[in-house]
Amino acid sequence: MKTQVAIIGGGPSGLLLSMLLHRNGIDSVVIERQTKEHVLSRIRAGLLEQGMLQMMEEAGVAGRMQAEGIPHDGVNISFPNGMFQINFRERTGKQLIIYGQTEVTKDLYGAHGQTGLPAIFRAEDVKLHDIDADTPFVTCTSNDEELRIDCDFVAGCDGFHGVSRNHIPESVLTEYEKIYPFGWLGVLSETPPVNDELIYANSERGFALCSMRNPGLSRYYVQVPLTDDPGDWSDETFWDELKRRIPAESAAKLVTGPSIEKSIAPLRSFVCEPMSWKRLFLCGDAAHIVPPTGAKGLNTAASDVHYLSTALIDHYRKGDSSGLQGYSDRALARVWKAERFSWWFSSLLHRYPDQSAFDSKMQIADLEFLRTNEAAQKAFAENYVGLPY
Ligand code: RFL
Ligand code: PHB
Repeated sequence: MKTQVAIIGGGPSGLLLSMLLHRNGIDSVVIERQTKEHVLSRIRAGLLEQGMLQMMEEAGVAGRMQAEGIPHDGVNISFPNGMFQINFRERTGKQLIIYGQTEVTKDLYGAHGQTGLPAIFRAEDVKLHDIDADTPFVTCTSNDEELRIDCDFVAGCDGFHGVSRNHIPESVLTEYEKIYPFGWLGVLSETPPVNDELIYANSERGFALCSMRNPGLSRYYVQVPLTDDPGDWSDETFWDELKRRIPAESAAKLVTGPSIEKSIAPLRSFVCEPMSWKRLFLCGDAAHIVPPTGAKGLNTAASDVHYLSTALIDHYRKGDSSGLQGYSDRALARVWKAERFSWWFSSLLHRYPDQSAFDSKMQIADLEFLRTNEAAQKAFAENYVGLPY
């Protein structure tokens, strides 16, 4: 098989990249480890920046997102002194939309299926070869068949546990990592959301988040120790704990019901530098991870895809490879800012196992400042809606 760009990973980064390249006359092959059904069943991100919406438009797949996505103008932060709203529309003129990653992936696969572009599923033993030469290729097996994909470039869109990153030589690669001493227990339930807007809660019992997918589907999270197992949490225990962490008026309104999904995600900050080597370019979770507190993971993956797709288009259309050469520096400049915001917002809202009374006072002082200071709210809002590409 021969193509222009071999894309490792058929998550949102890989599919979006493939669609954007296709719209600009560039061929790609998507190579995915799982089945399509598995990829489509994953429940992850919910809050998307306008930049992501714009990219879905450019990829020709934004119709359902525009029709069904729920625009949000602000976000609420609850802490022991009360709850306040940051209106990011007022502060920045921008909105965010609630539209699940599951739906994004569904839309992308629907459109990708129409293009006739090849996609390989259940790819095992994926290996990248000769990425430091002019003629790289990828090998894998799928359904017991050995495959070889010759290409001009390889895009590593295979998430944090993928193989692409490992093909950057150790002598070149630096990894920066912070592991947080807790995780998020997430519950999806077919109940009306407790509030029109998201509520992020710093409580003495730990962090909680009230989010949603649509008017009949809620998504809630509570901070839990990493040693917990979702099976340790009955629905009843979950709802009781959530109620104790959110404002009393919200707890009184909370409609509970059976969970239709329950899982624990660990929290991590991670960046690898550089994000490209020779003919390999990493995008999304393959190169960086943020704790989900600022909803920046998929949105940052989207900005990588923007930089890489425009660089590849310039290369093929204009013979201009400067975008490819500058890709890593350009992407990393935005990545580090999203890392900082997600780390800071996580530090502000979670209860750390070794947290002292002084540390708690610092959180409260920081939150009080945010509640009362316009400049602080503007800075928060600019980061939360997403920094410019
Ligand atoms: P993905 O989605 O992990 O996709 C990578 C794909 O690569 C495949 N793969 C391989 N394929 C071939 N060969 C191999 N060797 C392979 N190894 C892996 C995998 O099967 C998979 O299909 O990475 P991608 O595309 O970069 O997308 C990143 C996003 O998924 C991620 O950043 C977000 O989900 C993070 N995130 C959020 N981001 C937001 O922007 N807004 C949010 O509101 C938000 N909420 C969240 C989140 C992540 C969460 N969890 C579970 C960590 C909430 C949670 C709870
Ligand atoms: C979600 O709806 O899943 C969600 C929203 C905001 C976050 C993280 C996750 O910060």
